[in-house]
Amino acid sequence: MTGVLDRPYTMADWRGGTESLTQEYDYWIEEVEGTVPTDLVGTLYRNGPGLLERGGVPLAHPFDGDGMICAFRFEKGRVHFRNRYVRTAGFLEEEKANRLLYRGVFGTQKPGGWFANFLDTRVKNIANTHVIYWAGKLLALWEASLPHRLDPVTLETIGLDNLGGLLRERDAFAAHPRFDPQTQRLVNFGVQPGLNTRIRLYEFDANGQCVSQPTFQIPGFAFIHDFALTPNYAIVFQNPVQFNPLPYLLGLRGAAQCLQFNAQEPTRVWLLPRRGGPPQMLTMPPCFVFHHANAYEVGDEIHVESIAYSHFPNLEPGMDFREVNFAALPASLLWRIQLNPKTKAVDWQVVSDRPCEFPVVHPAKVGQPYRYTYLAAGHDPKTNAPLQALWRCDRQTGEEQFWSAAPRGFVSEPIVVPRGLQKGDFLWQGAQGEEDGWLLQVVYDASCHKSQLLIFDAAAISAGPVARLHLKHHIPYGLHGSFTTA
Ligand code: 3ON
Ligand code: FE
Repeated sequence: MTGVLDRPYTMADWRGGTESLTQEYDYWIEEVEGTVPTDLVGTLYRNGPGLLERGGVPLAHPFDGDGMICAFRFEKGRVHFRNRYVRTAGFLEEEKANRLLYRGVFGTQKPGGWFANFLDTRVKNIANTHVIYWAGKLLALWEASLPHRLDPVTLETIGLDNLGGLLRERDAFAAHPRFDPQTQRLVNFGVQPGLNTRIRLYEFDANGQCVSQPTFQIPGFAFIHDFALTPNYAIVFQNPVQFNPLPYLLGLRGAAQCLQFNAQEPTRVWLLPRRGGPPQMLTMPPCFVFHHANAYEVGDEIHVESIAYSHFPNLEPGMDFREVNFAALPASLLWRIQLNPKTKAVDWQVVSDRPCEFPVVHPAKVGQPYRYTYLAAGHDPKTNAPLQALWRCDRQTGEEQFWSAAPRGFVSEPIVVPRGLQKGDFLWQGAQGEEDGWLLQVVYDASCHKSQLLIFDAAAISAGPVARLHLKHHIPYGLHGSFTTA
C-alpha cells in the first residue's frame, strides 16, 4: 500500500500488537513466501516487552513489560524461530506469585492503591529494551540497571552480568550501545541521575575487554536514552525535563510519570570527548530526543541525525495507553542537526512531517558520513500515527523510498544486514555499498493476529519484501534488536 487511505489503521487492529505472548516457541518457519537469501547467515535477535499484564492486571505502559527475546536463526535459506522470556529475578518472583510484586518505571503500580506502593523504591530490572551479541556474550539490556546474559542458542537466562567486574550492583548500563567500525569497538554509556548527572562512557574491544571508561559530570538532572558516536565524541542530548520524585515516593506515580517537560529551558547537547576531558555544551530550542540515527564529523562541524518530539508528553496516571489518541500526541520527526563546537552555533532542519522512529544506518557508516537513513514510519505523511511503513531517506538526493503495511500491518525497528557476510564477521565487514544489504523487519499483521518476518532488498524497499516468513503467533510490539553472524 502506498496510496492515501481514509483510515490507515483501526485502534482495534493496533491494540492486537499490545497483547502479551505467554507461550515460548521453538520451530523452523515453514510458511514462506518468496526466497530467503542464502547469504543471510547468522541470527537476528530482537527484544521487547512480551508480557503486558500479570495476574489479570494490565500494565500501565508497554515499556514496563518484561523483556522477551526472539531469535531468528538463518541457515542456508531456512529460518528457525525461538522466543524466551528473560528470567530476571523479578520475572521469576512474579511468575510464581502470579501477581505484580514490583512497580514499573512508566506507571505500573502494584495492586492495592497508593498505600501498597508507598515508599517502595525497589526497581525491577525488566531487561526489555535491546539485545546484543559481543565477544561471545548475548546480553539483554535495560538502561536503569545491569545487563542479563543469555545463552545465544537456547536463550536461557544465565544471570545478571557485571561485564567482568566492571559494573557494580547499582550501576546502570544503557540499552543503546553503538558498534564503531573504525575502532572495532562496542561503545556504550551508563547514567547515574541526580541533582547532577554522571555519565560513564565504556569502550570494549573485540575480546570484550573494557579499554576506556572516562566519566563526565553534567549539571542538572538528565534522562538520556541513546547517544550518537563520532570518531572523537559521544554526543548526548539533555532534554529539558524536570524530575520531581515526590509522587513516586508517595506511591502515586511511576518515576517516568514524574518527568515534566520544561519548555522554558533549552535542549542541551553535550559533546563528551571519547578520550576524556571536559564535556562541551551547545544549546538548541527545547525538544525531546530519544533516538539518534547517526553522527559524523566534517570540518569544524558535527552533524547529527535524530528523532525529535516537540515535547515530552506527561504520562498521566489513570491514562490507558490502549486508548491513546495518536493524532493528539507530539509527532516524532526526523531532524538533521549541525553543531559547531568552535562557535557554539547549532542549526537544524526538520526533514519531513512524516512521523517516524527507530532510525538506523548501514553498520559500516556508524560515526561516518553516510547517505541513507532507514526508519519505521507512519503511513500518512502528515498525521501522527502508529508505525506502519518502512522509509528510506537519501541525504544526497532527497529521494525517498517507502513501503507500507497499512491498513492492517504494524512495523517495528528495521535492521540492516550487509550482503556477503561470513560466519564470525563483524557486520561492518560485509559489502560496503550502503544499498548492498538486506533489511529485516518483524511486522504485526492484525488480519490474522500473527507476526511475520519480512526481508527487503535495502536498495529496493518500495518493491516490497523479497521474502515473507509467517510465524504461528504474534509478537508484541518490540523495541530494539541486532544481527550477528556468530
Ligand atoms: O530518574 C530516572 C528517570 C527514569 C525515567 C531514573 C531512571 C534511569 C530509572 C529512569 C528510567 C528509564 C528507563 C527504564 C527507560 C526505559 C525506556 C524504554 C524501555 C524504552 C524507550 C523507548 C523509546 C521509544 C521512543 C520507543 C518508541 C516506540 C514506538 C514509537 C512504537 O511502539
Ligand atoms: Fe531505544
